[in-house]
Amino acid sequence: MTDTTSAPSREKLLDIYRRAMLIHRSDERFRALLTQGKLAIVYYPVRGQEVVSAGMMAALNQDDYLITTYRGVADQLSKGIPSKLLWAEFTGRATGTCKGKGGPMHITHPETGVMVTTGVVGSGLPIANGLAISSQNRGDGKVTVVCFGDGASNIGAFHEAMNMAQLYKLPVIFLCSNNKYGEHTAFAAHTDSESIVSRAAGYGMRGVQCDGNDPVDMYNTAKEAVDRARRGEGPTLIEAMTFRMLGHLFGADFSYVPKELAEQGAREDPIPRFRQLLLDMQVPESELDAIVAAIEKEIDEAVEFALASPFPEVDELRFDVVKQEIAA
Ligand SMILES: Cc1ncc(C[n+]2csc(CCOP(=O)(O)OP(=O)(O)O)c2C)c(N)n1
Ligand SMILES: [Mg+2]
Repeated sequence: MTDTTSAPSREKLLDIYRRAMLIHRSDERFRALLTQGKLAIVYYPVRGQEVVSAGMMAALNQDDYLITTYRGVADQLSKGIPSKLLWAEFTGRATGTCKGKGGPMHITHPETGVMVTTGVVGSGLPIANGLAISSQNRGDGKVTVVCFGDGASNIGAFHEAMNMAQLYKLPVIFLCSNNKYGEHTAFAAHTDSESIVSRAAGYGMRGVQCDGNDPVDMYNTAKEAVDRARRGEGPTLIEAMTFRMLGHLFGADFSYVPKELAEQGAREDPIPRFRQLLLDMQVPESELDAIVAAIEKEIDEAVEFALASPFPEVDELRFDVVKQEIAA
């Protein structure tokens, strides 16, 4: 059971719960619509990893910067992209965050600090350093978070970015979700070190491993890293331990995951665990149900808005590509 002695306030925990349930119910809805044939997009499920994003984003300000990956829907929603705009972009509509020209793999929404979503594994880390350098130079007090996976930590760009961030004491947080798989390859088959976090020491960087399925541990770890970065005390590598409960992408095989590991993942499912934590704190069940009901309504409206929105006009291809042709 979670140690709540150093727990965030009730209000903050409910904020994290709302974010986690928004991720969870949106993820379920994406998969339901794909199953029903109402959507035809590439989709990377976040089932099992909801609390990592919810805890991290609850520790940030709206104007802090975020860089994420193809498995980024959890980060994007919990950072605050309005559901309607997110669904519209995922479904390629002109009303989306990138006018339907980015799609699920390239969600960008500077208004909520979501600066880059990339499918190139590991490529977000040096870009995060660039954003953090801009904040350091401007003195704007912003913190940059870059989300990536265990597999990405074996890409050269990870190591270059870690070294540079520590050298310049950049206000950046490297958030590695260790979900035990990189595509179809188990952690032990791609990495021989015991952990990712142990690598921080090699760069003189602060590194913290936490239980990414525990909202208290996840939030406290995230908050401390954010506070330090904002105070100018430099970067942190966070390794959030979690589990990808479904295949690499929607519809993908899962049979290579050992049964015992899948069962352990189900036992450690962060969603029922979070609800139980709140019930143990005497939060009324009706309050939790009301949060979920409001989320369902938000998603209903977002899906309706997205599917009723037009696709971009062909002429739109000319805009937002070269500087001279930025659309009005
Ligand atoms: C540079 C690069 N190499 C390979 C790939 C193919 N690829 C896509 S996802 C993925 C696995 C990444 O695993 P991890 O970083 O653990 O993230 P997860 O999918 O588990 O969230 C790979 C190898 C890619 N997209 N980019
Ligand atoms: Mg992984």
